[in-house]
Amino acid sequence: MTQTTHHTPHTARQADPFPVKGMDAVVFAVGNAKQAAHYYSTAFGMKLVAYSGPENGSRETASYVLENGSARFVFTSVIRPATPWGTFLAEHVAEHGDGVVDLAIEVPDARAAFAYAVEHGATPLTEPYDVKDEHGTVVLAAIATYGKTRHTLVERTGYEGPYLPGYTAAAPIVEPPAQRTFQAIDHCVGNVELGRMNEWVGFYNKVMGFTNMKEFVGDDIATEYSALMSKVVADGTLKVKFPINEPAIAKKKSQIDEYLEFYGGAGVQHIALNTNDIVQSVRTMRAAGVQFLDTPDSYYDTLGEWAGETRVPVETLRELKILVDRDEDGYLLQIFTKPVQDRPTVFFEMIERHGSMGFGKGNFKALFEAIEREQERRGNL
Ligand code: TYF
Ligand code: FE
Repeated sequence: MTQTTHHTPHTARQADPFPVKGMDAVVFAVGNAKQAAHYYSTAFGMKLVAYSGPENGSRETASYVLENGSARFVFTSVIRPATPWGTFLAEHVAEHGDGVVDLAIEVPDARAAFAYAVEHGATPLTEPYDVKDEHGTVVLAAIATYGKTRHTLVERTGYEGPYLPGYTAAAPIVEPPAQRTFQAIDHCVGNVELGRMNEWVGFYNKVMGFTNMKEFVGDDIATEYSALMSKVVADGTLKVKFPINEPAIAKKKSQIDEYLEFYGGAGVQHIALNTNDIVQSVRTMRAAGVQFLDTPDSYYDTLGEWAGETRVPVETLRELKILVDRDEDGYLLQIFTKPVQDRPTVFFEMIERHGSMGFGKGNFKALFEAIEREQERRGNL
């Protein structure tokens, strides 16, 4: 059922062809960045740190930079389109609704990274260029990925400003929660069209030298439980992990098809966020109005049989609807938010890892069976 291909980290023998430092930022194009910044502050517990807009010389767009530990989100709205970038953002929001335009990756050398990527088949979007201010210099370049999404390659070695030149430091909108809700980006997931998953996996293999992680969702799980196929690519240090999903024909309508229909094509499906205390994070976020997916009560009745003990008592997991998955390396606790805009498109995942480097595959089966038990109880199966 589970085929295993071992993930081979780059060794000293073989220099990493595309070294990365981690995710630099997830950039969202939204209809109202001022209100998005408020939501991610009050509901997600993030902290506004930088701003760019008419008050500091950007007449075309307003951008709010929010952080939580090493996780950085940027929310951009168009005020009045004046350049191709402003027009692109305005059209992106009109066509796709609020969504992710850029999974920016921090690299030690943006020129080298861009050259390697383009040499290996990436579509160049922005040739490398320097941006400077009194805090230093940043080198930026960009390549295309699935849909209208891009990867900006960010070289910020030594840069000491709050984000990028053009941004000024900003005070928090509200005081962040006493305990951090999350501290890093764990993975960023793309939904691509039916039959194109392998093509995009190959893209990351070639263009960034990323390798496939061992856990993946294949035909068997897809048709029986999940209605999606998925493979995960990652850099050699596992700091940047990109699962790629495609829809599958299954017993029920694929959630990936629903996304593709409402988003209007391929794009970022969810961003997973690392927390060290998922119980506290979910309590804080629920209290602030974040809506999470429901899990049938019966999921917890059989949980112990296959997932064993975790640091959190089953009764607490049941109360908060937190999911568990376990593999040979350890376990993980996870929960998914509902979509965070009116379209059934982008959502988030909170994840607390204890050894496992998986993505929650065990839950497809367990959740499906729990739903069937509920159906049975209602006399509908
Ligand atoms: O990251 C995710 O949750 C999705 C789906 O082994 C997924 O990409 C779930 C389990 C898995 C691979 C992908
Ligand atoms: Fe995930």
